[in-house]
Amino acid sequence: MAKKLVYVLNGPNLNLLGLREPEIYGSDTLDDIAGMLEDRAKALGCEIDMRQSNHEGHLLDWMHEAQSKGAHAVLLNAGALTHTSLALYDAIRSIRTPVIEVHISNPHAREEFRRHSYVGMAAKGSIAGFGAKGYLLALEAAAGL
Ligand code: CA2
Repeated sequence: MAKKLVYVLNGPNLNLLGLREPEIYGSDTLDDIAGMLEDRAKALGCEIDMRQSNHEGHLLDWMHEAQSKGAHAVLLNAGALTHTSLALYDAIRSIRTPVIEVHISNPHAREEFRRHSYVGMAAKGSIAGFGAKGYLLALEAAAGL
């Protein structure tokens, strides 16, 4: 049976994971998370395509690409763009591919400006506050869609 293609898209500054602010974001790097996702993906019959960019336009292009490649789902940690990007809101609304919002920390338990999420307003669902494990929880949710 064909594997379910799942895009895992990461936004600004997430390339610093594991290198700075471990008290907020833990000690796993993005490569560590990719490894965990690859392992879990095998068991779930999924194929992972994981990427990170500090540029909003790349994330938008990749969302469109996910749709055109027939991806089963997108896991999106848009970083701070979560709270500011109307363009991401429009992109999520404009594709049929379901998008699951992921955050390592719990933005609702932090500064006021993190409580609003354009991504969450358009996403199928959200997982936040469980550290790097949130990506695995999101993959399980995606596989079950
Ligand atoms: O908790 C999350 O996953 C966030 O998406 C992380 C974003 C933040 O703006 C969101 O409110 C919640 C920040 C990503 C920056 O990543 C860093 C990683 C290590 C050190 C410094 C920043």
